[in-house]
Amino acid sequence: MRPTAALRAAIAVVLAATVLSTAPGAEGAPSSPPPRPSERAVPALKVTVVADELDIPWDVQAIGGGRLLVTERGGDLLLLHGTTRTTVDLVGARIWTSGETGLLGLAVDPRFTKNRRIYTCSGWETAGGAHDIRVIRWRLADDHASARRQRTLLKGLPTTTGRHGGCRLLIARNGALVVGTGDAAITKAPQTLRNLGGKSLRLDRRTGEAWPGNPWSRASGPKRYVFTYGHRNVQGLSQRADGTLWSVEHGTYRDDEVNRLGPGRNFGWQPDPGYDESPPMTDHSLPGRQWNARWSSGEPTIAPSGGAFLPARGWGRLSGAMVIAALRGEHLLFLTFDEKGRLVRERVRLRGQYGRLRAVTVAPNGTLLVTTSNGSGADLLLRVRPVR
Ligand SMILES: [Ca+2]
Ligand SMILES: [Ca+2]
Repeated sequence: MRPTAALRAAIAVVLAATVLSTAPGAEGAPSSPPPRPSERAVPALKVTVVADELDIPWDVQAIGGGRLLVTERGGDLLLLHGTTRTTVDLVGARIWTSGETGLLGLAVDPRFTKNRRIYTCSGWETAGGAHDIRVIRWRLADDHASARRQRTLLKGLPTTTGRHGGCRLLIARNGALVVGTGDAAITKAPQTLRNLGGKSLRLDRRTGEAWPGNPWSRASGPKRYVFTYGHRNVQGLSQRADGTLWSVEHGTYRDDEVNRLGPGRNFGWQPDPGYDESPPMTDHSLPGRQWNARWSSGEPTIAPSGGAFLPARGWGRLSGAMVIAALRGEHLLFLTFDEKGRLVRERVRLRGQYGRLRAVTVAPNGTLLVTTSNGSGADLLLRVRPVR
């Protein structure tokens, strides 16, 4: 879906305003930050354009010093710094792009300033002309011009046509690298622990070994990486202040889901037989226990993508809420959960203003970085902040 002419005109105005207000020597620059809302108010949102002319930006992460890294699904890793933009040379990369799969999730090591480590999840062309999805650790050069592959942490995540490729990365506060995967439209993948598709996985970001706290960490084969299973296509991962891990995933024609993850939990997706998508997103007729979603879209779906928990302060009544970027829904969805993880309130913002929205990341200053996903090289990186 393309932005309308009116939308593009509005974007141009915003861009012009942004350029004017940040031009070197502009009177009064740098502008003072907007007033923060009181903790009892539901804030309005102020949106500014950080970058334009992007092409399906899939993930965005800050690396400090005002620099941002952006993955584009087509295979480029971009470095944004002020108004400058460069493409980071991923040395020796064989990114496989097809449909929903390409250069996807991005994570930055908590000790990046010392070790320069970043992590990607992407389609990969294997030596024999086949392909899979891989989690790779890179070292970003000091001049930011290139990144050298240090280690393939995990390979063999399934692919077929590129459909349902996942793949979101998150470094949890315990240090585990969490990987949210898609089922690759493979019937058996979500319910078998012998396949890495349709899972959340946890691994050691240094060695690529299974995380010691995983429910089957001593098993052989793919099972040792599995944290949760029975997912369709995990597109978002976030950790709440209480330490719990949450996923965001696409439903079929109904029931997108937000799930609170826990060791060994089955979230109930089994498209059987022949990738029949008529079963419910959480099929309780499967053996054993299936865990219900904490939020579900019902019908129709909104095609949620990235999700992030907002900081505990600074966002008024939205503080601590989960924010989700919706592709099909073309909005931000703020979900407030109580301390037990029960849904209390949902609020929709920015509906239809920027087209499809994909990534949502909390920046170090507590604002949100949001990417659009309209294609044709016309995508935006937005900064969203709360105002009174
Ligand atoms: Ca489910
Ligand atoms: Ca059951």
